[in-house]
Amino acid sequence: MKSIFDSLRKTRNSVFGQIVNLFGAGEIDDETWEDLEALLIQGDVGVETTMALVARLQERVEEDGVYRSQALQRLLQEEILALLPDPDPLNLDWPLAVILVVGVNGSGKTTSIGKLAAQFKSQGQKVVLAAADTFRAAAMDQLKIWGKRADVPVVAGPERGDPSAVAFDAIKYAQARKADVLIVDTAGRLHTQHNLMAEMEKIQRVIAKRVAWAPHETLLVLDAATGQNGLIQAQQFFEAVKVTGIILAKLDGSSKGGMVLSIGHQLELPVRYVGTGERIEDLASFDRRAFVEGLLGTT
Ligand SMILES: Nc1nc2c(ncn2[C@@H]2O[C@H](COP(=O)(O)OP(=O)(O)OP(=O)(O)O)[C@@H](O)[C@H]2O)c(=O)[nH]1
Ligand SMILES: [Mg+2]
Repeated sequence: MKSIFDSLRKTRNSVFGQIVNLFGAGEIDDETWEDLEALLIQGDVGVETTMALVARLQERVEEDGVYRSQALQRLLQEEILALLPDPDPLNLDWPLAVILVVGVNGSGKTTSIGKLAAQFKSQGQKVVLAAADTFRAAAMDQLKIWGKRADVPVVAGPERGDPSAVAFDAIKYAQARKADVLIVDTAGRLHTQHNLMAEMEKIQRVIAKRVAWAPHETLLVLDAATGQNGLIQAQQFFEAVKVTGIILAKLDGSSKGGMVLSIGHQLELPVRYVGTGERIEDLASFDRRAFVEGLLGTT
């Protein structure tokens, strides 16, 4: 399995490596701050989060009486760590834990669900998948392929059928089999964005009616290549469902890993997993330290 460190290679080589170079010899001056700000923004950290991070670093420099720019590397590491919410492991400690997975089309939902199913299964959990993306016939087939790979059953309905009915059937099926975890795949695109959000809301409601406190987790899948646009997508989903965490897919192919900082700071959501490749084992639990090391290339 590719590690978080490996999958941050592009991010590290594009912008964050330059930040480290900025912290070479010499003293901290106005130019250091300007360059740092520009590089962070260029690195998809987002303007708001960049400003907050730089302001915090300036405070630290005052507090600690630091004047050499070399010291900024350690301070930056510490402040990035402080910015990221601690990603507690998913709470699956329910008779039937239900995980709803949402996100725009192509973000990596179905692939991530296949990977998650394989992980949970290898941990001894009994897993069921629900193909509640009935909008495209290929979507159901794709989930079935992942179900085969992970060796877990997939509940599907008729093409163009009601996605909430699929979720409902899958819950009944999972309960009858005494499954531990049900993961619900959803559509990323409908005729309109409004329809999509209304549908997510409805699926959430149907699940909540059938299983106490469910969905226990609602994971929003973002494509790392979207960078700051991913945050705008996220806001749209927040209006429809209560998102509890992020899966950042395709980190391996992206140089925009800096967006994790604004997910933590602006969205106040933990990144739970990152996609590190296309194979079934390429999903890493998010680890803040490994992330910061991968970003700045320090170990
Ligand atoms: N390199 C890489 N590719 C990934 C990763 N996750 C998903 N992909 C690829 O991204 C593409 C889209 O993934 P899907 O899982 O089909 O995305 P989706 O969100 O289910 O898409 P829709 O069903 O159309 O809404 C596929 O070609 C996947 O192989 C990852 O972590 N790394
Ligand atoms: Mg899909």
